[in-house]
Amino acid sequence: MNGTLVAEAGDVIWLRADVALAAAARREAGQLARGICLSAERAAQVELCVTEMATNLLKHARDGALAVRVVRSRDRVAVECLSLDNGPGIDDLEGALRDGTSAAGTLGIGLGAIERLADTFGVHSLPGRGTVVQARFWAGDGAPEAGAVDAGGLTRPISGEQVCGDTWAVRGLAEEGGEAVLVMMCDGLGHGPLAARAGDRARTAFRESRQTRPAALLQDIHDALRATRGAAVAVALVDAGRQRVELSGAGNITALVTADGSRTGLLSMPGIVGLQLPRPRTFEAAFPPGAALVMHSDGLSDRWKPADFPGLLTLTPSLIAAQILNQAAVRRDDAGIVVAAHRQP
Ligand SMILES: [Mn+2]
Repeated sequence: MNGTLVAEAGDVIWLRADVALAAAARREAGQLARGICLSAERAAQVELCVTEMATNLLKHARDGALAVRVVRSRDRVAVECLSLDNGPGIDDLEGALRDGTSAAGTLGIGLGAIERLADTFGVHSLPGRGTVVQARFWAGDGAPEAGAVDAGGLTRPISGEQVCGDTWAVRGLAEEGGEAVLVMMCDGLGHGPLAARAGDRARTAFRESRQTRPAALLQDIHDALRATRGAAVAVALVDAGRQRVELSGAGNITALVTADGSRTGLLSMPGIVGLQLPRPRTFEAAFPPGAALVMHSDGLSDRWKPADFPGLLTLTPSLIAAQILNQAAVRRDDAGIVVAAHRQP
């Protein structure tokens, strides 16, 4: 064994903001909570959390949605509830968190209650552009301790499809003392079940490969995708100990490292993994504490800039992924994004 699975894309239940949102969210989130064996009392708190999120979206937000899912991190499991909207933003975030009622009549009502209930809570609001809220409820005792590299991602299928052809996964490298992880972003060609099948195969190959270098791992994924329609795939070795990122990719995956306001793009080669893989090349970037690696499919515009998201990159990878997807997704394709952040201990 030279690696352990840290996290990977699971099924995300997306719920659009309509009159049935609160009831649907309660039902779906409650089922997930019971599915990971949260107590009846804790499951009721998950239901309360999504009810507050739904009420907020329906009353105050433009173009809102909830995403609920089970997330896994090493040996732990949680229900995660994400709220995403495209405005108007929360004017008085501190006030909204201090006292749920002080934000009455504006977006943000109930946020204080959600923060008190959840094990992990985060919010990021861009005035006029949109807000994302994250709440996690862990099975067992509270949130697990994060390692030097914290990672997470989010996918959303093109409208009309139930499954997403974009996927991601994160694997720890045992010999690096938990300070290094491998991160994969995969965009199965097209969309729907056949694209999702390519994604499933890529995740399995990524998980089971004995390779630890991005170029060699990409070759293994290429071999595993030969019987599929193919995919764009990039694999990154994120090493907090050496403070380096190495990336090898083929096809249209955007990857960049942002640190101290600077931004380093990491190139993928032309090609289709599974069909036509050029000789892999590896690109590198510095990865100091505070840095974040962002990788996403072409279901997100690559015109966004870290400077457009003040305060976001210090938050959790799930929240970073959710806000960038919220702002940059193009809506005519599956969207997928994964983030790995270098956290100071
Ligand atoms: Mn795509």
